[in-house]
Amino acid sequence: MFKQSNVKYNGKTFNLEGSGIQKKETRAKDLAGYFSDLSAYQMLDPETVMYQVEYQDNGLAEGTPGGLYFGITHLYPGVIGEEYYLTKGHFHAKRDTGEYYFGLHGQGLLMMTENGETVLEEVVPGSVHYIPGNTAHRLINTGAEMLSVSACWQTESGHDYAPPEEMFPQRVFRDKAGKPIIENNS
Ligand code: M6P
Ligand code: ZN
Repeated sequence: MFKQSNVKYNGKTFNLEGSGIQKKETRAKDLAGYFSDLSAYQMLDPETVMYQVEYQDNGLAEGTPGGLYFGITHLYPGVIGEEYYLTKGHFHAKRDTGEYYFGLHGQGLLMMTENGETVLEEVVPGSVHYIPGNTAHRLINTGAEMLSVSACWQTESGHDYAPPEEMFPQRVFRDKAGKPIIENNS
């Protein structure tokens, strides 16, 4: 039997289309405690959408062993103070499960921290990133456009949003030349 998939990736808009697409928005008010410049953070409208995640609802409940989810994160460009917009980031509740990210549009960094050691991988269209288990991971938009990155993770993984300073000992700022620089959390 020939059958068409009910979900498609649109390579022009970088979005998912079709049936059962779920969308989740993360707004400025959801990111309290995530940015180092508190007064710059408080100047933002709390309703500002910082990123959107769309994913296919494949009917599997989180926690189901053996399955996978597929989604796309769209992270807006910008800085708070001089710190680039970022996603919350998380560990997996089931710690020893990995994930793939795949760059679709824009320019950014994938921050991965395990046992206090941070690796920053450059995310560009076409870049493939393996995130090992036991590793906190987040996206940072260092470009001028939307950063769109697809992800594939296990239904079993779950999300553990540990306090950001516990997950990530470093931050990425825009320097005077407009380039990303890494600084340790003070
Ligand atoms: C990717 C995946 C999702 C995650 C999303 C947003 O699409 O890793 O599991 O939820 O990014 O990241 P966060 O949950 O850290 O806000
Ligand atoms: Zn993850």
